[in-house]
Amino acid sequence: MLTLVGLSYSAWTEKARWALEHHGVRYRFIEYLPMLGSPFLRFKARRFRGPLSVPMLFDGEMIVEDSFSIARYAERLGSGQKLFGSDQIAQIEHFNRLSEQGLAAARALITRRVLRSPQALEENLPRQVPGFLRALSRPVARMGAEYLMRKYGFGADSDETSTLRLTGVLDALEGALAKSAPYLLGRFSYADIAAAVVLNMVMPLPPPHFRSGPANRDCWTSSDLAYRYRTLVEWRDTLYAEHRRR
Ligand SMILES: N[C@@H](CCC(=O)N[C@@H](CS)C(=O)NCC(=O)O)C(=O)O
Repeated sequence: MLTLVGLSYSAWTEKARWALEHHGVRYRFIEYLPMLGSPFLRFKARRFRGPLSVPMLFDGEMIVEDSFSIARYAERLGSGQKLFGSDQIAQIEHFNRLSEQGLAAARALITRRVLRSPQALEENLPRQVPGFLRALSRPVARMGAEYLMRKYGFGADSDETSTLRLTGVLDALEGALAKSAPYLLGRFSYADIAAAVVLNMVMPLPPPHFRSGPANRDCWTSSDLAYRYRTLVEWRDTLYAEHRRR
């Protein structure tokens, strides 16, 4: 059976899982533990140097990296309505680039909020850390968040810069949907998936789509943006209700 290694709260993992599940592809999910899980993943991928990111799909000897490639692979393996119409690839790539820009900006905002919240840091410790050690272990969670900042090079950005980048993407999505709703490209496609997951980093969905402690949920919520882009949030909610089957 296929194995997907990913972070269940991550938008990139969600893009891959949505496509796999849309096409009815069965897979085993392994939760990746940032930093600590990297030796396991390097060993599994036989990759001992260079950057590593999840989601990563293992199909026997075959390794598929990057959510976009995983989604395309799922389409070749699975059944159901196509997410990549052959005449729409360039447009889907365009919306996926927008999605990547929005996700990167939102990740910078959220990581900085987590670093400012002792409760969120504590919630992010592995479940195995016992209660009496959790407050003491916050520096470990802080190291994890700082590691992400270094890895993705957004340490120098300010909240204002990240917010401007994110709103640039949300404006573009809102403009595109105003002309073509309910779907970006006339019918449900990977462009919609790529766009919808950005909204989860503005107004996270309830479980089972997004599970987190209350302090992290606060960090992931930008109430002002959720209000300003409420048509997008409502569009995302409808898309999930109609197309996100688990
Ligand atoms: N372009 C990649 C980006 C994936 C990505 O940024 N993954 C992050 C998830 S937040 C990651 O691997 N984080 C784990 C780490 O940095 O160790 C994709 O679409 O899959």
